[in-house]
Amino acid sequence: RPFGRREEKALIFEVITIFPRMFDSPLAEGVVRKAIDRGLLTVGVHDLRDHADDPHRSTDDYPYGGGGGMVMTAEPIGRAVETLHNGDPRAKVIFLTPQGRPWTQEGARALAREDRVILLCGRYEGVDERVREIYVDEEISIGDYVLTGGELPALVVIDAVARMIPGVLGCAESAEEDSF
Ligand code: 4G3
Repeated sequence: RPFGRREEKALIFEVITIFPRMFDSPLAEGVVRKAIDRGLLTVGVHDLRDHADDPHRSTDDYPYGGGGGMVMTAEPIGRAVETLHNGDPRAKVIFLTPQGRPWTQEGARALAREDRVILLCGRYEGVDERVREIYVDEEISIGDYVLTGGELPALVVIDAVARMIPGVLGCAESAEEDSF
């Protein structure tokens, strides 16, 4: 296989979220849909609540070690990430957060070269610090503002990367020629 995954394998995103339905229509339209239909892109959307361990399927709690407000707990996120890592322990885990590294066209180009990327969507007032320490490889921010969750940033990342995958855009709309 001299040319890596290019000929036969899609770039795979695995998304962890408590709002999986937010991904339904954005992935079902336009260029992103075409990339998925043509087997160049795969997006798995995983409900974090499936990894909760109580009857209420809780994913938030008071912060470990004290502090105000509620944060997403480490345990369900840890189980979700470990379940997804079982296929490929080296898959990069990206956490969408306002404190992350600014998202750029160059970042999209780099991510399009990965085989498998796990996108972690946070909610509430943040995430248990242990999640960052243990599971997160990289933090990305789509801009200098706060949203109610990481779902829209994850969709921005998927969209920007999808159009950089070789074969997704036609020659007329070549990704390399774009100026912005
Ligand atoms: C983690 C990303 C997640 C911590 C996420 C808030 C904006 C962006 C969240 C936190 C987000 C961004 C969820 N808002 N600019 N909200 O990419 O404080």
